[in-house]
Amino acid sequence: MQKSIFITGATSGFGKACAVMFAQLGRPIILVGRRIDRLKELQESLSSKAPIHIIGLDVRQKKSVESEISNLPEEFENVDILVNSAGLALGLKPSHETDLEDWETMIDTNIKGLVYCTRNILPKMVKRNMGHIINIGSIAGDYPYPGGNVYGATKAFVKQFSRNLRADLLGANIRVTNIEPGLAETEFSVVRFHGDAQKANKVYEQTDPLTAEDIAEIVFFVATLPPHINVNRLEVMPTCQTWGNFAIDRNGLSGL
Ligand code: NDP
Ligand code: 8X3
Repeated sequence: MQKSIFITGATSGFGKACAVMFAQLGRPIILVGRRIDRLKELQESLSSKAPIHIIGLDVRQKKSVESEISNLPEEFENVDILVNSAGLALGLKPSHETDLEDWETMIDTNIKGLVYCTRNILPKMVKRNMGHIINIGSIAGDYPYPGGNVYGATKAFVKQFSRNLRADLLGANIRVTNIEPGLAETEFSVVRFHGDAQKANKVYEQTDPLTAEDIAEIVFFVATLPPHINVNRLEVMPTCQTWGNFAIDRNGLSGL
């Protein structure tokens, strides 16, 4: 049976670009996201290249994740690569002003959703003694910034979870990689600003950001390296982005 590829967040951005990229292998691909119309469109456009199975699924729904993964059609059940791309940031307000529900949504999606998908796919990988879990973390999981509060913390979780998976999986022949992108133009900022496209566009104004296709190329690269090579973490920024100075409050003038 052919080895399949399971991609979450396939309706947009990195996940969608990964679907297009991996379709060139001709292997069965499972595409996951909530917006089923987009999944259908993608299935139609890729089905001449690879068998595509779509699942309209909210990764926060533990029972549904479990049931969809345990009931994959035979052609797709041999999952060899899991790309955990479903995720989001909500808001950029400081911690004392932020919406607690936004925090919960990020925790439920970026942490719990990713964990549900991984936990349900992993046992069969272990049984088959092969597999590759590719998580989409973020530079926000490495470096703090104002307004990054819970979003960055969820990505720090993803980073450490990825490393701990590696520790658990010693001898199981399963690779785990955390990709940590910086500024990339996708629907990410529109989602972060709750649909305010003008505010989202400003984030990328006069920059040359990473694209979804750039990240898909990197995901594809780590996945197609010889099997004895495990890229643990890969941090990537656009050339136009670096770090800032440390912030220092002088005589209480910073404004809080
Ligand atoms: P997009 O908003 O373009 O894509 C996000 C994807 O996640 C969509 O397909 C969306 O599908 C899916 N998703 C969100 N919530 C859920 C859910 N509850 N259940 C299932 N699917 C869900 O953003 P990106 O492609 O940029 O983001 C992908 C990942 O990359 C995220 O984890 C993000 O944190 C991370 N990242 C993004 C960066 C950037 O600057 N763009 C930089 C670093 C990391 P749908 O809404 O249809 O369910
Ligand atoms: C997305 C990158 O810098 O907006 O994870 O947090 S950033």
